[in-house]
Amino acid sequence: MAMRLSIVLSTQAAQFQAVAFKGDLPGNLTKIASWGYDGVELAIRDPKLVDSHELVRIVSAHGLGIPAIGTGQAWGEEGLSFTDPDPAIRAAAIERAQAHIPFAAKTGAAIIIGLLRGITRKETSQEQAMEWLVSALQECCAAARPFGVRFALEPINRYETTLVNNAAQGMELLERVAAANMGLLLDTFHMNIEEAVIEDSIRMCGDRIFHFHVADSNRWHPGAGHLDFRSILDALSATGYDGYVSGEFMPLPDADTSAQRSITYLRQITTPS
Ligand code: LER
Ligand code: MN
Repeated sequence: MAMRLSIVLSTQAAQFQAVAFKGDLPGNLTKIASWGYDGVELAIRDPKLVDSHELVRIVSAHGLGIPAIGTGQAWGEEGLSFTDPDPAIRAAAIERAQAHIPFAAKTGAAIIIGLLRGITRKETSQEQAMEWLVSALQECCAAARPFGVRFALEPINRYETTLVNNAAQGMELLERVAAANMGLLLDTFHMNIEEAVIEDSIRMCGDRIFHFHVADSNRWHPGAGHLDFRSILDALSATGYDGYVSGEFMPLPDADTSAQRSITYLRQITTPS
């Protein structure tokens, strides 16, 4: 079961902690490629702030692919969300998600919807928030379809959001959105908190898995906690998944060490002997 491995890289400094690399793009790309990674997942707050032509050029020059674009910084740093009671903020969040489409079309990257979906607010009912979420995703998918671009919604654990915490809720949401270019991003850190049996949930999502995040139970790099990655990645591979397995973990004990330990461990357990 050989797998393509990527790691999350933020194109600018950001507050979200489970990202090993932020800023210094050329230096980080050189290191990541030298450790044997196949790709980088880029966290981009606003496509307006990056020179997409130069970004694609420099990433390709390092022989790396771009499996996905993370959008959560627009929530973390600017408060944009699909489920904010203020219609102007919801519209801005949809516009921001759609602004990633040209870059995604150029690179084949999926656009991730993580915390950009928001958190149900006190003044909003859960059903109202879900309706806003479904219609925002429908708008995004409709805009992306002509370009062959895919969106991936990430179930995120209960301590971070009130909307779509587990794989079953993710699949229900996909049914409501009813778009072929809408799928899921599964993250082993969140799954360890929310799923009864991680492998069963992976099998249930099957070909709707568009992207995959790995961190161990403690959100350190794979190999540093108690998750059974051999079994988890076997289950993923058995679904026919041929995308990247992307490292999103705390830069501990430091960024370089975590990234190197992760790839060493994942290659060791996924390379046929
Ligand atoms: C983002 O991919 C993620 O996993 C979330 O924990 C963001 O808060
Ligand atoms: Mn994640």
